[in-house]
Amino acid sequence: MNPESELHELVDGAREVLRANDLGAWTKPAPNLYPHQWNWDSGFIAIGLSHYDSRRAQEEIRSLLRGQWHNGMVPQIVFNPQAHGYFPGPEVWQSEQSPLAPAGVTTSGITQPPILATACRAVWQHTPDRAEAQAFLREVFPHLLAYHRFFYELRNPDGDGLIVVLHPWESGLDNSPPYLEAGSRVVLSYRPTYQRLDTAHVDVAQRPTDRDYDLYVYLLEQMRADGYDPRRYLPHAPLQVQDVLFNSILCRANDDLAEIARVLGEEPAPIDQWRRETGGAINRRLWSDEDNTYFSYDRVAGMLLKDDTIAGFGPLYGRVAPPERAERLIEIRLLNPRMYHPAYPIPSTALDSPWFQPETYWRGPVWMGTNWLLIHGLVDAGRLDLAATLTRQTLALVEHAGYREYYNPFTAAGYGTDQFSWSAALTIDLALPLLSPAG
Ligand code: 2M8
Repeated sequence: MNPESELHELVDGAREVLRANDLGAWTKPAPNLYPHQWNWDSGFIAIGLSHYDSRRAQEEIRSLLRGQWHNGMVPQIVFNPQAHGYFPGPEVWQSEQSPLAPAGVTTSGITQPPILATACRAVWQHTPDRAEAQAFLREVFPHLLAYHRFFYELRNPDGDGLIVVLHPWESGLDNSPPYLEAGSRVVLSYRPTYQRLDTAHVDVAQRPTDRDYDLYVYLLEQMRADGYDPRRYLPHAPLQVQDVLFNSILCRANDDLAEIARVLGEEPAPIDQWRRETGGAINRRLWSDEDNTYFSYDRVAGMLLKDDTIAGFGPLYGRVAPPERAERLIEIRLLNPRMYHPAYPIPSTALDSPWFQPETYWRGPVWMGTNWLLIHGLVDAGRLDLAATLTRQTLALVEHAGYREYYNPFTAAGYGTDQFSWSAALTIDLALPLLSPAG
């Protein structure tokens, strides 16, 4: 599998996808389905770009930061005024009505998994001109600090560092089973009126259901009524999930942000403290000893969301799982062929979950983004053998079906949109270290 010439082809093809989706200063996640700039997509994209065009990678980050809110939030979407055909667009979000929103740009009113500081550190590492790399860090550091502070000041309702997600779209794993469960307890006081556009591009069986969308739009409208201000909205928010993957991503991003602070001669201690708090709370509040895994917590219902998904491995990536827990996660669950180890791992939902569907979005298919997170988690857990195997298996998905949005865990059939930017960007990041410098 993946001999050197094929890896070269994969990297070349990936660069071509990123080129085709490049809109000058930022990259859309996909040609038609996603025509705007997304937060964590751009983080992954910048990591891929940084290997061969660090200036353009820096630009990707700058473009996203144009959308940063006055309270520090970096939004899920920065809208492209030229693009149409995505629902919900700027006319639905109406960010310009909120006094917290930035001027001169329209965005959504929620955030996404905070991979941004991690991406900035990678861009810095890969920038050949060291003075330029340093200047980039100097420029982005205050923005990253404000973004993380937003979480600890405004999304930290229990004061223990366990950050709360208020909309399934913030999780990045929109229709993942914990959100289906927590969402099923939200009482919609009316049924929102809207027209979806995603199913014009992708087979309906591969996307969230209409019922899922009712919840997405209803929550959007609730938040919009409060100007997307967590101070006003959070106290009565009907969906509040302390998401294990989101918090793990934040832990690692805190490590990267603290490192950036050190490089710049800034004070890393408060960032290290955030990291300790969130890591401690994950281990105290989200671990289930009887299930050998971590789960997200439904803060409205006051209970763990015991739906078995890839998010449970998040603490490996976040470097917060103690060795004994890491071992149990890996041996009992990750390598179990009935749970997370089909022919093409890692399914986004456990194979034996009642929610599992191999072709439906975050309910079972394999995604490059989550595999990439887990590969890093395995490296940090000292499982270099498994990380190397998973890297090959992940690249095999692209070899088999191209740069698709997600893949069938049994057959590697590709689903969702084609020409998906983060699949391309992470192909570059995973494949390049396998190529010999002369090759
Ligand atoms: C998907 O989510 C968007 C909403 O954010 C959608 O379905 O319209 C998710 O996979 C999300 O994680 C991703 O960032 C986004 C763009 O690729 O698409």
